[in-house]
Amino acid sequence: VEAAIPEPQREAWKKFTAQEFSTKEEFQAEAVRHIETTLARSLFNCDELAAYSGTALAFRDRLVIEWNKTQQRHTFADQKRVYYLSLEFLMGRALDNAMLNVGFKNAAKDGLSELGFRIEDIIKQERDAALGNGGLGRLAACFLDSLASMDFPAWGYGLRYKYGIFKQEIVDGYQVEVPDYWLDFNPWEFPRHDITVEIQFYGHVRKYQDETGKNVAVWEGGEIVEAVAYDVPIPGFKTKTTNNLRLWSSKAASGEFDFQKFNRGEYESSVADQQRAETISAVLYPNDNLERGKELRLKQQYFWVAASLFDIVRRFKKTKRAWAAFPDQVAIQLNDTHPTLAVVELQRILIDQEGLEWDEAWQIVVKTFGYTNHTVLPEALEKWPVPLFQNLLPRHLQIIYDINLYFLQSVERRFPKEREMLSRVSIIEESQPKMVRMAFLAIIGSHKVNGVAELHSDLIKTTIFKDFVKIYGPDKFTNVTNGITPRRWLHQANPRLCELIASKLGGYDFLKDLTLLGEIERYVDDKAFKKEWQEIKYANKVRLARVIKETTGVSVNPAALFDIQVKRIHEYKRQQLNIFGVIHRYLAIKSMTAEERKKLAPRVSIFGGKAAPGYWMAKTVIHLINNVGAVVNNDKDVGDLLKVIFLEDYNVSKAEIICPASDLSEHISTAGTEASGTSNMKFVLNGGLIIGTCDGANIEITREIGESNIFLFGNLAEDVEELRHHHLYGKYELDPDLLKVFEAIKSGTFGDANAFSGLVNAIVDHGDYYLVSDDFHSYIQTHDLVDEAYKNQDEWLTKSIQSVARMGFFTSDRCIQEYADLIWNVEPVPPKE
Ligand code: GL9
Repeated sequence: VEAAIPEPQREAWKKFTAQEFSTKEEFQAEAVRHIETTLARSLFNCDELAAYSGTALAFRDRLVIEWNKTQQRHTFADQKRVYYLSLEFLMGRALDNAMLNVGFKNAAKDGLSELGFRIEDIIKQERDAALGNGGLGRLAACFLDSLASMDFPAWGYGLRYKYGIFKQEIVDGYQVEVPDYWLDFNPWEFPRHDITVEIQFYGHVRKYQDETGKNVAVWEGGEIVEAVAYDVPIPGFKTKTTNNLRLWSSKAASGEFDFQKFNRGEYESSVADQQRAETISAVLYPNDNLERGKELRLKQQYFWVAASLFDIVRRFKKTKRAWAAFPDQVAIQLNDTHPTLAVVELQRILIDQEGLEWDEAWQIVVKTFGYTNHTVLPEALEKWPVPLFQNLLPRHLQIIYDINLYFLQSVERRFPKEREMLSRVSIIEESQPKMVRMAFLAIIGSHKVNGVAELHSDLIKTTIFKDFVKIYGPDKFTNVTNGITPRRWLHQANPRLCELIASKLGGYDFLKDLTLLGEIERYVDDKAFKKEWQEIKYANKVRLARVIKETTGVSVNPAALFDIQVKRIHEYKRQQLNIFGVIHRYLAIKSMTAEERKKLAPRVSIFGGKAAPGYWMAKTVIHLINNVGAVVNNDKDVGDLLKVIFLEDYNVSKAEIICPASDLSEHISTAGTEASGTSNMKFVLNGGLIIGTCDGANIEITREIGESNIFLFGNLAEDVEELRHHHLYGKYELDPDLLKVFEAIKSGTFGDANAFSGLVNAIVDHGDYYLVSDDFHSYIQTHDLVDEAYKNQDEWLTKSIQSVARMGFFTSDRCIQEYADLIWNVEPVPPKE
């Protein structure tokens, strides 16, 4: 590494090279220096925000020193790298994570305390980096943590949105969206104004034969936008490896801000051009499991993919290898179909710019890419209108047509008798207008396709991608069950539980090998251990109760059973089932005798989650939850027996408080619709039990922790199709208890009944697509079992401890190891020492 610096200057560089703080005093000196100089604040008016900023900058320096070393190490190791392409990285806060991963939190705590600050208050100053919608984006963030912690040479590539997911406010029971301008002060990013890529849009393609008779295609005209790199260091846990997340920001190409125009006095229009370019990376689309073919979204996708591939190819070219070696140096993972244009872009670079033959190029492309599918919901599968493609990316459309032609020819040769299959598997849907099916393109352009939990991976093989299994054989399709990083979701979110476990296991090694958790099962009968376990849960509930009081004004009893459902609001996730169940409980309590009431365990039903701004049904669910809360929480007759809370603006930092505080959490999707779910793992890892359907990762969680430790209910995925058919064409009756709930709603018990008629009618009149009525009885009964079980606190604690002990499988480290072995074929590059 040193050899890169010329001999005469080497000594000077070595002498002045940046040093990391290694003591509490050195940390304090750095923090104070940053506050006084970088931030130009006097120490006399240093508030908590300034103290946060100084602390963050001190830690940032540390990360960047290790980041530089890591990048050099990876360059010299010259091994295969992984590139994780994701439109979403839901990172949350960075400071606490950095302090814990670097292993310096305790010293920082003391250092800050001496300067007059409590570390918890300082951590809270940071805004969440909320560049994602939900599970898919948070998964990408967990993966980055695991990749760095396991020393893999890996990069994340994404977009630097100016506005992340909106902030949710609840006004009179309704969701109101407020823009989240989070970049005000972001010490965790490094603008790289020297790393820019020019990205072309629109224009036309000119084809001709060159002197040698070769066909050449040139993409000409159109407009150019510039991509600027912003780098975010990703520290590994207990390793010096610090990887890079590169986010692209759009701006008018330097030549493009039209000074000619400007000088001609057309100031406004030249500024407008500039703003139009910046619009590309301005805002995250706030949909979860839904795609709407907006041109700007396709522009975002190409902008990000083209910039990332340019960067990846540039890095490969520096190694001076032959193109055939590209897949030995580069693995690119497509996080859903959003980056699928990368397949086409790499093919374009290889044939149009590097002069490779089609077949040679295509082999390289397919070996390079892997595609992860995250949903089977038809409304979430991306399709782009051909005319839109034609206009925005004319050369890419031609290449897609060629990919499709060669693919269909090979299918026809192999299955000459199955002509109908051709239209079914074609990348182009013959609709009006024609559509480009991105998932099919992703499958054809990748060597492996994976689902995110066993059931989901089976389902994609037997439903949406069935024909492709026939064409390619089953080996192209595989499963990698999702995981979560125990660093954020245990170490950071639940320090006391973590400490208790560490005290029994003799240290924190389990955070790097989560299967070690198994050893705590030896303590299920240890009274003192159990008591402490219980106390920690209670303290976490007190912490959440405080947040509930601060944000909603409602007091909840921490001794009550905390029943939590937090996730994006979506009909398939069935928050409506939950709130109907809550209404059922309320009606039941109202009709109970005093004696019966005494036997009932008090409950707090807690909801949280954002609805996509255009998703009327989801917004109605939020409205109903709030209206039910307004009635129930003020009903003196009910008191502590039932409280209904909607926590506004659910995000990563709130999840860190919520997950450790559940007794029970709800994962109750219509069977077959939730690809995996990941919050189910977070809650169980923190000692909460689950009520859930046989869906997604719930099934594997059950297998690991044991059937007696989970409350499963409802119809199975294999029966859903028939039930739906029956709703529409058979004679069937709605659940009588559910009808009583509807009566209460219709009679105006929870405010204007008209507001909720759509929600009720979806079940009564429109076929109950999500099987709410079919599962209602089983759901209510299972909640009764929960009530019974909760009464025996000792048994409940046993279940809690056993479950945590058996959660080792669900670390994202296991997940990343599987990707590395099955799909990427990459090895770690551990730091020396
Ligand atoms: C999702 C699935 O719905 C989840 O079940 C799954 O756990 C995650 C991660 O694999 O992916 N697919 C999907 O589109 N979203 C998911 O959460 N939604 C978004 O976050 C956009």
